[in-house]
Amino acid sequence: MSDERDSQFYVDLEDLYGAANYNPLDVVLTRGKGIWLWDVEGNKYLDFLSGYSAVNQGHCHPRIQKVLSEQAKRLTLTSRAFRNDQWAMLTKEICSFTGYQMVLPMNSGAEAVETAIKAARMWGYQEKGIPENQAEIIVCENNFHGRTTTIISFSSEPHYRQDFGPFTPGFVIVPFGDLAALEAAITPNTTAFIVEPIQAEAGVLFPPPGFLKKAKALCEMNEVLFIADEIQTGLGRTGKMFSCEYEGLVPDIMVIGKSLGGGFYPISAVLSRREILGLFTAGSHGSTFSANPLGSAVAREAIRVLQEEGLVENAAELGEYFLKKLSSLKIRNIRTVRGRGLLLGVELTPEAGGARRYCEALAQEGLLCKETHENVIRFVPPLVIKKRDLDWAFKRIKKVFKELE
Ligand code: IF1
Repeated sequence: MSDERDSQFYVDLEDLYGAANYNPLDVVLTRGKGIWLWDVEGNKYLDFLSGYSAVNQGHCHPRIQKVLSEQAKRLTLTSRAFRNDQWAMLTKEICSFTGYQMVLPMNSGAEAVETAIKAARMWGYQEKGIPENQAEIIVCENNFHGRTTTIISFSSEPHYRQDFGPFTPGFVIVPFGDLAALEAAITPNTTAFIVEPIQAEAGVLFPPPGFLKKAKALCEMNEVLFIADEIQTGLGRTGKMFSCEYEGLVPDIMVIGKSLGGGFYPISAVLSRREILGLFTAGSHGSTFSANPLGSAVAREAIRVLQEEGLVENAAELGEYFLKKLSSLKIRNIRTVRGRGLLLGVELTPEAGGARRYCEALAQEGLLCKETHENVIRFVPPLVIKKRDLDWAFKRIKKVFKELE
């Protein structure tokens, strides 16, 4: 009979009472600090997933934890029926940090993407003059923007759509990175194009160099809003504060989330210019928890930590270092290695037997990572990682990949 000291005790509870909408590794975590995690049996792991890039600042960052604790004693939630000091300060700080004129706060990434969709449609009707309910938004094949029914309406992944219909109309799918297809898909009713600068969930896929910049120019010529979903790629992950910076691109609308909450609190945000976000009128959109003082205080400190601890520069430098090391591996089962900053993916050959077994073997070696789709292992460590930790990880990756050859 297992008890609270055994992982199996918790696995059994979750499997009995929890919906099985994930297939997690049977690692039961109970403590985290920086890049390290510990399970209930005291085993130590290096986190190579970072909560899907929501823990860029590292687990339980002391500065953010201190702000959370202090704010939690002051004021946590008021609804937006009233104003609060933390949100007011964050509006100014997040706009100067991103260079945008206006911000609309939400909680999850999907809610922020939904908000961006509503903003683009509203702008399409009120400013572009698209006939009511005719607005079209272009999306990319293999996109991942969240799990709501409208967002999965434009997913190309059957597993995300199966049995969740009927779907929201008004979306057109084009191949990722295909400028000609994008141009051909634009109609007078197109109000926006939404894209992830790098498709992480699809397997850390990059568009052709210059695609984003050319797509933005095409959108400008056709009065189409360019929306960048930087929920995964933003906040330092790819070695720039925002991945669009690699192409000198300023999206009309930018969506951020995940590490905006510093690994402590769900907070997301839609950023744009006054001409677009200024169209929202009182009561036209909202959310119970949006702009709450606790999440706002945490986000203010999460942004400061990113800026003051050089995490973006660290991601750029160590990402390049780690990509070179991974690319030097002479392993038959590796088809290719891709990455930018500390968002990396190793694509295995179909003969390798699937990425899951690699993740399970790496967990045995103390490295926690996650497969995406069948054959890609994502390596996404917190941005606070040091070179010696990457070397520690590399040693184990090399060992496991050789053993599973
Ligand atoms: C899951 C990964 C998936 C995102 C982008 C919006 C959202 C996400 C670019 C929605 C969320 C999470 C969701 C999580 C797995 C993870 C993920 F890429 F990060 F690994 F699925 F693709 N835009 N990504 O990546 O944000 O509502 O979750 O806050 O749903 O399994 P959310």
